[in-house]
Amino acid sequence: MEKSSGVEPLDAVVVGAGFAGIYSLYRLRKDGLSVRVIEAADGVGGVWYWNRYPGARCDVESVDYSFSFDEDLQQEWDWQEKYATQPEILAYMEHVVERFDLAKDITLSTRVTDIVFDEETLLWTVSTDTGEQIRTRFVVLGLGPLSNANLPNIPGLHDFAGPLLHTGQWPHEPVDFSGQKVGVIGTGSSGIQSIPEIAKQAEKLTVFQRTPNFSVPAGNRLLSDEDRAAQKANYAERRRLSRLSGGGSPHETHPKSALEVSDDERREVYEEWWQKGGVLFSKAFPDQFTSLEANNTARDFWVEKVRAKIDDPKIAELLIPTNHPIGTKRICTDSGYFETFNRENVELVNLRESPIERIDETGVVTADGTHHDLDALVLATGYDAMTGSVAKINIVGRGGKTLNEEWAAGARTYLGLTIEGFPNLFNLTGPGSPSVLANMVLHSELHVDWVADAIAELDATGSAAIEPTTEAVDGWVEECRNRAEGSLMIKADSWYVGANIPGRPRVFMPFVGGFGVYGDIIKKVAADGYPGFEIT
Ligand code: N01
Repeated sequence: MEKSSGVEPLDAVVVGAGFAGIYSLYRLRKDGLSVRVIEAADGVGGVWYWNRYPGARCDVESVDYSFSFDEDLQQEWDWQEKYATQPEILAYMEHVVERFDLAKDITLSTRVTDIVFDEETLLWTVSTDTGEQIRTRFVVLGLGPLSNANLPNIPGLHDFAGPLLHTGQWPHEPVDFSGQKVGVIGTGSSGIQSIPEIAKQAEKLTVFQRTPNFSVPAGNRLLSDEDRAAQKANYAERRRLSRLSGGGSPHETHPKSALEVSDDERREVYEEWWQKGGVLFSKAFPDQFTSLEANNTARDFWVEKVRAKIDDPKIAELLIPTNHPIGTKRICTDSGYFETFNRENVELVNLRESPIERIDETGVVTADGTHHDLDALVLATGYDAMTGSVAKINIVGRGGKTLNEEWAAGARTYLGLTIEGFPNLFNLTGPGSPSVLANMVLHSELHVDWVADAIAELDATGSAAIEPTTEAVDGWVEECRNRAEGSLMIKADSWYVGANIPGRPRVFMPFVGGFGVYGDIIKKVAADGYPGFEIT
């Protein structure tokens, strides 16, 4: 029986107002449920609220990285560039919130601290840092897989006297680096996007590189009215192909293995995918992720292209990755990254040769004794990915067990959405789902629709709770592991396996079987009456 507290419990509390949270509110409200979204930031947008660093843009084309749930919305919004900038994506998300009158159910500037299950009432209590306690039947976590900034544990980091800026916690007012000596630590996607922009402004830029990364030019451009008209006319087909695809955008790999085609044909295909731009280069041939030999053909093509951009062969050598197959860390998408190292005002410091020893008030000291004088320091050091933001909330399920205890040896889910011992709690776009390997907007829609359908099914059958069985979770963990082991993806020390966070168990977190395959699996579970779940 429900404990009386005077206030009716909500149907759902959604944590986070990024793409997943915004669509959760839209869809669950449309289904007639009472819903509230709690968001820590002062505005909606999730990563696109926080990531305001120079050069920040998406590496999925704007036409694809947008909601598909409303045809009018699709037709009326005009994307300006092939790859949208952070301000444009944020403006789009704010537009969606306004257009569908969502703001009234979003509480901003409020951080969820605890989410605790009551086995007697089958209700969750969500507590916030403003002292509020909200009881709810369902909890939907839309926390984002890349939202918990990783601050490196470098001695003296906080002694630095100038601005210390993490790319994922960038100030709202533009930062002016003119006339300054700026350091950037980190050469992942965020570093690779911001470095060319900072180099244009700063007097001197010092790039501290521990591991070089594969990056492919975005080939970004302004969209013309004709481009937009053609995209809009073809939206239905584009979305259909995206939903069937490996990564949630409408591109199909070449039908043959990279090793089956002639040298000329292989070059032609790689050139075509190079021109498509960015991360898509890892998808030219179907066996790029399963055969090292095939992967090496892509690598060779990449190396030739990139060497040609860098004037100094010694610098080129430092910028070419050697420790992981191409694509097994997310390929970065750049606009003039490698060319930036031809500039007089840019220095590359190889941390493999001379690691950072400490940071002091005025700069970075490396092991060779060099003091790199800096006025500002940018940390492009990434995220405690996939589980980091979930771990920050005290989530307590059945029997008083916390989610951190449940996931101590690695995240365990059924279908990448549900967790044993945590009934009626759904973790969107997290471990066990394609997550960061797919277009996050369509992925969010897929997950939210599945959750909304499951809730509707419970309500239609007079049921109160849905929870996966031990066998189903074990089976899904095994399925994800087998798929990962069949792929080259596990070979890299990437954030996909938690390698960037000291002490993390090494588990490949995303489902690598492809977005379309994954969508079919979870939809079939729903269509078959939810096998693998206990519904009470
Ligand atoms: O973070 P990262 P990111 N000392 O973890 C280095 C998405 N994203 O924010 O590789 C020195 O990739 C670290 O070095 P190493 C996208 O999915 C998308 O760049 O660990 N260096 C690495 O070079 C992406 O994959 C977009 O040796 C240290 C860097 O910091 C994901 O977010 C844009 C260090 C971190 O790279 C994360 O990207 C931005 C230390 N102590 C982000 N600690 C687009 O859509 C860390 N590093 C284009």
